[in-house]
Amino acid sequence: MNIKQVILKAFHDHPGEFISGEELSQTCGCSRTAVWKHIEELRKDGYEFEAVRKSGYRLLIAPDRLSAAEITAGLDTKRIGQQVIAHDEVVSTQPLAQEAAARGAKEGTLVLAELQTGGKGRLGRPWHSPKGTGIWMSLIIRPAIPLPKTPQMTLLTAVSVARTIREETGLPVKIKWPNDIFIGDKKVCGILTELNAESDRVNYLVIGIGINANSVEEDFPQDLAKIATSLRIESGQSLKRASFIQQFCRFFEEEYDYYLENGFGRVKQEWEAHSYTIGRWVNVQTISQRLEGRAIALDDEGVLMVEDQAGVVHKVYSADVNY
Ligand code: BT5
Repeated sequence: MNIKQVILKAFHDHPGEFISGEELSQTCGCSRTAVWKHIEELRKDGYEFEAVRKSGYRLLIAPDRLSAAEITAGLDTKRIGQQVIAHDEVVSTQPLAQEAAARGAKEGTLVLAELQTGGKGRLGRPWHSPKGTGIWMSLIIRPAIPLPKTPQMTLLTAVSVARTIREETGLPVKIKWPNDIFIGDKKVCGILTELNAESDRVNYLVIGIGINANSVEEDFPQDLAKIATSLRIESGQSLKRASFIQQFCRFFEEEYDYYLENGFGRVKQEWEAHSYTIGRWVNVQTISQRLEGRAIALDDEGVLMVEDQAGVVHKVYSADVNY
């Protein structure tokens, strides 16, 4: 942690309390003048402090900015979210996370940005990522699992995002196979999983997560406004994005550790319980095939099973599913 992060953690651990310059300088291992300089820098970043002689500093307002310090302060996970690379503007967080992973970034590293100018979805589709309103982030993980199981990571991520949304906002979210999170009939989050592997070994996965957090209707272009929504539009309240990300990191780590020890069963159960897909009549478009039928379940590997009119059950590994 750098000094700014240590200072923010101290205020995070003592909400609403004054902390003296002396105490901060001891915690940070630097002079009181250095503490003052860092507090001034934090002020430039949008933090507001009350400073009272003899009592010290008290944090009044933390901005809704996705800085590394804001996300790591007080985050009690072992690895997920413990390293954060935060940018103001990027083309897409995905290639940056891939480069970081290739250079050896630790498992759990998050790469995020306030604005993506070329955010991407699956199959080269665009992901609209306007400034400051969303959570546009890529998570690096290095699971020791065989290649065919990697799609399960998308489902595990969807379950973790859905749980975070439910607990942070109370909104009733549903998961559409394989990678969309919906509120009502509108998409609030998309997930894009990219893989780096050698014949039978996963080097790393980069899981891109896009969540419309504080967007208002005018933030969406016309074509998207019909199919997309945000947590703020649905709940009527703006969301503290950094705390949301912290909660996501906790849930993801819990789910991921359980998965690595015990396998896919719990994710499958949670996914099915919150699914928007199971039980529905669906149109499935894979690269090579078009299929209609009822989505009946996930199999034990996370593959979608669709029963057609003739009663034949098809396994769908990768596709777009429409209703
Ligand atoms: C996805 O693709 O849903 C995956 C989206 C992943 C985005 C994250 S953000 C962080 C990381 N960095 C990136 O560059 N990407 C990842 P797909 O299932 O192909 O859905 C794409 C479709 O969703 C588009 O064709 C639009 O119809 C729609 N869409 C685009 N932007 C949207 C938005 N902000 N909200 C809801 N729907 C959107």
